[in-house]
Amino acid sequence: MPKVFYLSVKEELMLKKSWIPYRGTSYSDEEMEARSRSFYEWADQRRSLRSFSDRPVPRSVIESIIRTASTAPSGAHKQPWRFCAVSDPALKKEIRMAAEAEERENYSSRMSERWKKDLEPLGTDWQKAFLETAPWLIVVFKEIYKTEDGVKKNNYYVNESVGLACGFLLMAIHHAGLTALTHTPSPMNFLSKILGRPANERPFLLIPVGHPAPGATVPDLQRKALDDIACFFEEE
Ligand code: IYR
Repeated sequence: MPKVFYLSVKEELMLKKSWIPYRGTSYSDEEMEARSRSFYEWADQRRSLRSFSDRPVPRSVIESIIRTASTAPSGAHKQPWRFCAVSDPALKKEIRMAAEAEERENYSSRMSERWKKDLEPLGTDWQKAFLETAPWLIVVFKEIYKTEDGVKKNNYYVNESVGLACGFLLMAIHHAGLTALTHTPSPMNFLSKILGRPANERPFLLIPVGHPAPGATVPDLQRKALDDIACFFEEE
């Protein structure tokens, strides 16, 4: 049976009045094993996709996905992110044109031969049709500082925080039965201009979201084995 944890009275007294009981759920070892295994197997089905269907996705779904992203932890709880959700075809076209202009340069001269070789298995090129086909583009901005009462205040661990929020966003997209791509046109400042974002926000990731195109395929990639990604340090 799931258990709900409450802080002890002593702990509560030690804390500020505004603190509230932590409500987490704990499980038996067997339940944890089953839950963590099945969550992993479900997460392992997530794939980046470059071919989307134009089937619309309700705005309410995108709103919940963004709310989930914003449950991520952040430095000093500053929540230094802004998610711009774009479904307007004219804006998507403008974004596609600007992204392709940069990518054309990248693929023809800015990227090294080795980089292009590394990308070959992914089948990428400068053309980004998905930026128009996908029903939504979520453009994630990081908030590098905030101005309060005319005073510039720093945020903390901004890249870590926004990276975490994007991870949560991708899992929420997967959970809704949708698919996404983490697209990083470079440089990305055209996104600030097109979307009219203020100077304290910098583009972080461009994430097309939608249903997969009928018959969509993905490269047959292998994920690293546990031994290649983890080290355990346990008492003998
Ligand atoms: N931004 C380019 C190139 C690109 C780079 C990496 I690293 C990728 O994993 C995929 C693509 C593009 O989007 O095509």
